[in-house]
Amino acid sequence: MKKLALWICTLLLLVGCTQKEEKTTFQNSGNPLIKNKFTADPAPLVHEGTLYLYVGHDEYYAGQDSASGGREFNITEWLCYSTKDMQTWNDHGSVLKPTDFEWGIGEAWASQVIEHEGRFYYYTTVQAGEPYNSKVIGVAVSDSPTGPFTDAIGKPLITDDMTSNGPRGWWNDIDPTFIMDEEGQAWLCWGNGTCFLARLKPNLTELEGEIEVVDLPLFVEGPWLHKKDDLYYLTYASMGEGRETISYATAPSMEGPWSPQGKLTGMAENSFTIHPGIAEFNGKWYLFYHNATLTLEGIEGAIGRRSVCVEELHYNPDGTMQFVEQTTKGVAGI
Ligand code: FUB
Repeated sequence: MKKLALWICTLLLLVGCTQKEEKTTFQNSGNPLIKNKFTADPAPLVHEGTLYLYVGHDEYYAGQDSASGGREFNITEWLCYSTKDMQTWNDHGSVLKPTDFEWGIGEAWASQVIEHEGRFYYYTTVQAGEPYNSKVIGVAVSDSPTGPFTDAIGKPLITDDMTSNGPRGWWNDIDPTFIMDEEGQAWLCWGNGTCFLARLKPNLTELEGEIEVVDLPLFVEGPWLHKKDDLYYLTYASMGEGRETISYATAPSMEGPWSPQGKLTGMAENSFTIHPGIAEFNGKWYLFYHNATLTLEGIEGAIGRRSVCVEELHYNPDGTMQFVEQTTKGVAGI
């Protein structure tokens, strides 16, 4: 009998071990933060004392350096990382792929994950196949910040035919960002070439009312919404000297009016794009972005081989954000 009990205990222990989540850990050694993969479009989420960071996985392919028309990018999955102190980071691996959406055919472009009433909503850019044949915005849900995430509505939330095409045609519906305002109204903002803004219904998976256009100087893409004290912030990739910089606007409410506040950063080293992701964590504010300074196995950074970085963000007494210098130290060891 004793022997049998011992066998059962050993078996349970073995099963427990094999079912343990596989997780690797690394230390923050300065920028770029993630040094073993090309990563882009950082989107932080703070939940119960942990900062989760969702990124697109930029992947190299032969011929990438002469590709154009969007084929400079090859991003087939979104990755997740987490930390409790900005120094020790856990790598949770791939948490979602464009092909996890039945209608998705590729291109894990920029996203944001938010938590609401215990559920995690993954708003993200996807290249959709028939009948859409364009960039669209999808939404996936999970009960856990690290997934598994599944398509919330079985179709894209925003499609190309819902917005005016502006200067960027079939790929102007990209880069979603979310905020819940003080009145409990949920908003989604997105766009390339045109900055779109719409209310969401309380289920967070349907638009409510008209899609508005926010007029922002030099707006390119990558909007990010956040709130601090009494101000709402709309931070975005803006056109600099031939490459993107980050600029922002502020407003007293999500209904506006939006006042342009100028540049938050300069251009990112070696990268055409730069993409803001802002969060408050353990009493400090952080700006995540990407440059393209990493070299991996002899393959140098490029437009489609970027690397996520982070800097501390500081505010002036009037609520404006101080210009952020891009450094190699980042927030290592602070
Ligand atoms: O990563 C692909 C695209 O590049 C994103 O959607 C944009 O914000 C830009 O970073």
